[in-house]
Amino acid sequence: MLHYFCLMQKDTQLFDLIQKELERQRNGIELIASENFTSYQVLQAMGSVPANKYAEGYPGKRFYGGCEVIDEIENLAIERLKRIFNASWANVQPHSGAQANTAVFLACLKAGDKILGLDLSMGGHLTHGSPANFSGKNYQALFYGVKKDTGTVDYDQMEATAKAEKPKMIICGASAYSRDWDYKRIREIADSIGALVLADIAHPAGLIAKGLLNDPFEHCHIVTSTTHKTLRGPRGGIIMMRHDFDNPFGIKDPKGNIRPMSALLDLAVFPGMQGGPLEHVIAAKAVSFGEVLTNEYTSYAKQIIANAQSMAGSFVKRGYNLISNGTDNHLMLIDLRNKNITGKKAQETLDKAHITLNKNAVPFDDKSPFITSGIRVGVPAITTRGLKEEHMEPIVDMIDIVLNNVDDNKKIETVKEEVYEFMKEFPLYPEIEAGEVAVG
Ligand code: DSN
Repeated sequence: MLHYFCLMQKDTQLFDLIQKELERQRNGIELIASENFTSYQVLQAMGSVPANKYAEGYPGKRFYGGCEVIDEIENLAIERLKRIFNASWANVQPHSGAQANTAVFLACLKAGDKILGLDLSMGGHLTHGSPANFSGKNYQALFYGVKKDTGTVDYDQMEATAKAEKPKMIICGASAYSRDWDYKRIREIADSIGALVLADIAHPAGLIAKGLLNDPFEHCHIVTSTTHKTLRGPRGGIIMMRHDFDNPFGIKDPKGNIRPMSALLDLAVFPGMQGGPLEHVIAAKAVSFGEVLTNEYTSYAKQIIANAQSMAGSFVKRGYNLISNGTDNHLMLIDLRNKNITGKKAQETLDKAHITLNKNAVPFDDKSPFITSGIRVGVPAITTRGLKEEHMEPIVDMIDIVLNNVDDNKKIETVKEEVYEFMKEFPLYPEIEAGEVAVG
């Protein structure tokens, strides 16, 4: 087999480790809902010469010389991203989803303002007000949850809390929620108290891009996302708007001037909380956005949903308890309490069989976030590898065998071998194996 990066390999210690990681990714079944495999082109762009360039500022307004090509790269990324979501404005510079959310908070809120988001323990995200995060330290965080009987977002609770507490911003979006969102209702709640709505679509962005889930852009003032989950790009963040440029809330910039929302958000990213943008990553974002605009990606996004539904059905058939009884998107959250195993033990045991997923708190969990009662299972990565509906049942079978035999290393080893044989049919970066490409 040709060694990854073989043409430029001098630091063998490091590049051997990269090779090892490639083999780990290749040989296993990747079910972490927030992970994916980028195209080789995306990897190439990430390992390319814009990595050498400082470009603080924005296209046409940089603080360094020599940015004319970088401007074209960044403009291409912006233009493609706007086309994907029919957005009128976008910023592609945030280094991550957390940075994108930080910039929105910085632009729109003052320290101590109230925010209302989905509780982390109910599927929400760290940056939506967790006390362990800047969002919970700098702002007064309030939470809504999901309903115990249905596992779906409790909009009545969101409304009651919003009316009683009058937060400045309502945040929707999640890390471990398998159902779609009622953005229209959230906006109505926000309008009734004069609050902004931020939709963090990091997880389902690729499905929203293809109209397979509700469109947040019509109802939410600001939308943030990561680029590396269902969108299948490099690791990074983005901020977008379709409407609402006119700053309906009269928010002021650091000099006290009322400016359009787009200007405030740009200023919050740079110089507000970032310095030089990662232009090689922005180049890779542009590549992946171009891919999202293709028909091939449309088929991919539809296949994600078909695979998730097939997998959910197979779990239910084997007596697994799915929160909300199923999924509308790319993931499912499984409460393992009826299987008498913790999320931690399940994750660690499945790891031994090269089936990778993460332990996850389930709503109303009685265990700590380090142990948890559940696991989160997602299909974007295996769908990229070409797996279809009929491949979901055998995967669930393998998971079931492992979880029913956590102390039987022989059985786990047999599953590991099965996993290896199974995934051989679905090549990962065949360009590298065939020796057709090398980075450099
Ligand atoms: N850590 C990500 C996830 O796994 O969902 C969210 O940022």
